[in-house]
Amino acid sequence: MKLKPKRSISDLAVFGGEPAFEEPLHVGRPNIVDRRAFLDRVNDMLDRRWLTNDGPFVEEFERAVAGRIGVRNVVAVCNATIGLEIAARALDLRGEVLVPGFTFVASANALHWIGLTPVFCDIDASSLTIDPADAARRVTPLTTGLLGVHVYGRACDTDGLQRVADDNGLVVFYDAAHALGCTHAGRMVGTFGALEVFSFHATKFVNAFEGGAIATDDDELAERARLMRNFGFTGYDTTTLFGTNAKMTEVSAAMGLTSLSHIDELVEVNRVNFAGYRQALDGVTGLRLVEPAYGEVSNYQYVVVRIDAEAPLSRDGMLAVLQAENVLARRYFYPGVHELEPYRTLARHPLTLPIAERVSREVLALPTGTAMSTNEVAYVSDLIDFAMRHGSEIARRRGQPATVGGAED
Ligand code: T4K
Repeated sequence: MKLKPKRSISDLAVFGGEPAFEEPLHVGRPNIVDRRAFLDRVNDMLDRRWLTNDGPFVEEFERAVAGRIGVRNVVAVCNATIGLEIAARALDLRGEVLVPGFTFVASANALHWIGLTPVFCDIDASSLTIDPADAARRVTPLTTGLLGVHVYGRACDTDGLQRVADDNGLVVFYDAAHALGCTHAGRMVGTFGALEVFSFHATKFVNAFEGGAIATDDDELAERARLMRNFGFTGYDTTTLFGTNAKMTEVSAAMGLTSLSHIDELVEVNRVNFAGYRQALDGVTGLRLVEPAYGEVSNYQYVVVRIDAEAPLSRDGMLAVLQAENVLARRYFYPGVHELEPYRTLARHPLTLPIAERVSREVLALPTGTAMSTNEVAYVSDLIDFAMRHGSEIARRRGQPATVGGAED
């Protein structure tokens, strides 16, 4: 595809120019790998007439994920949100659970949905993960757990959080929805805390249409989660605990297995895209790329830029420019979950988390994955560079002051 460069700001689609892309470029476009292998598995599944309830593909998927992470137990579930609910129940958490304000709403919803109170904490400005010191300040006699989120695959300060937990008798567990294949302190994510929960949603770089997995070295905990996943059944007619239906289907496991068997290539595609953006965006005023932790393995599945409040074009100004060009960048995560309803109204006192709020007004996730070509990465980067260089002019023409901070609404 020949992509037309923008020569003046009147060429921008936001001002009536022709959009750069005919088809939208999405953040989270699913990676579809090896259709043949997937369809063969689907045929096997149909021949077997075993569609769900702990089928052979689910078992194989669990073994494959466990092998990849190097953890004793993996319990596959229908999605990570329900996986987090089961996790918190299997851990027998009560009362309040500490959680970062800067995350996807699912992290908090999973807690609230089962009657726990998420207590929102601020984040560390560089790792963008929950700040152990802030978490420690929010512990009350009702606190029983701490849910860290490895945002964009960058791991939490696991030692710092464990210290807070040890000092206060809490259980630490992790939302690892973004972090499949990532390491922390040279160790695979999936092996930290009491357990970790991964997502295999369609938008994740390894996907099972919908899916999740609970990873833990604790056999008893895994057994409880396994029973909870299937109504609590221990036999045909016996139950021992309250359970739900959180089973992964065979067709999802077939997709998950197919996707997982290409994980190294998928990481490489993400890495190359990331490197392309990094090189092209280096030196663009007011903008920086969120980098993986130094020396760690990353899956590079999120390409996120931070546009600071002094940048010539605000984060939301940039979003408007990109969207008009059919580059559907996303504000992952804006606003902070504590600012979202119904959490905002539920809070007894207005809650301000300065770093989470600042970061949520700066971030913009860009399209990556197998749906993006190298050319497209280069073009999107050029577009961002162009828009930033003409930021003040664009802001003026859009009727916005040039520097209004990141978010317009
Ligand atoms: N914890 C964290 C930290 C998470 O980020 C998430 C999920 C969870 C927990 C919960 O995991 P799951 O329960 O989902 O397993 C998307 C995903 O739905 C969600 O899984 C993900 N995080 C979140 C960051 O992003 P939305 O509501 O923004 O998705 P949506 O529907 O706008 O899709 C994103 C883009 O992807 C769209 O622009 C279109 C494209 N797309 C999407 C799908 C589903 C496609 O091209 N094809 C598709 O099939 O949440």
